[in-house]
Amino acid sequence: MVSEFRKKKYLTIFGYFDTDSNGKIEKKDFETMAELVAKSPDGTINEVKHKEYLNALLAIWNGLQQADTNKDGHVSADEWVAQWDAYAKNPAAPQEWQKVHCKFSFQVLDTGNDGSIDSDEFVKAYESWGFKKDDAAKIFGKLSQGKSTLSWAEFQKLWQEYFTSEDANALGNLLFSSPSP
Ligand SMILES: [Ca+2]
Ligand SMILES: [Ca+2]
Ligand SMILES: [Ca+2]
Repeated sequence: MVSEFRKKKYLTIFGYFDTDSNGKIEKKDFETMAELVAKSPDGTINEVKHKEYLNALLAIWNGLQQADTNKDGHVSADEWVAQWDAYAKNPAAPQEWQKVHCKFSFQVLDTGNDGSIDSDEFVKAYESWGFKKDDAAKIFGKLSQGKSTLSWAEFQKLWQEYFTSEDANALGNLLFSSPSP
């Protein structure tokens, strides 16, 4: 049984992917998501990044096909939660699409593409997702434990913590938190 605590975290991510909020994730949600994350604050789409993000997102979508256990062509919240609960039971063996999700989440933040996330990259991205600048900076300070950058190895650990930890104080919980009003 998945705990309410973890379930809530999985549903937060589900909500990000369900771009049209119709309660199911489908291919078109992933296409919309690629545009959203490749869009600059001025509304222009970075074509190189768009292609890179779309590739990653469609790889996630393809991998998710086996999550569609009732074969109705979309992934429901319950089907989604079941996938992550299975991962939490065996974190050493993520599915391929879950690894792509981890890498994609990193790529979206490492906009300068130098292999680590710095405060500036992090804050800009979180601001574009509706976080206040100060809140985003605070979250980065906690996640990086006061360091100026977050490496890929550190990010992977936080990502795993987000999906597996039952500890309300685990740092990884902050990775995909929602903006405070
Ligand atoms: Ca949807
Ligand atoms: Ca389904
Ligand atoms: Ca970087």
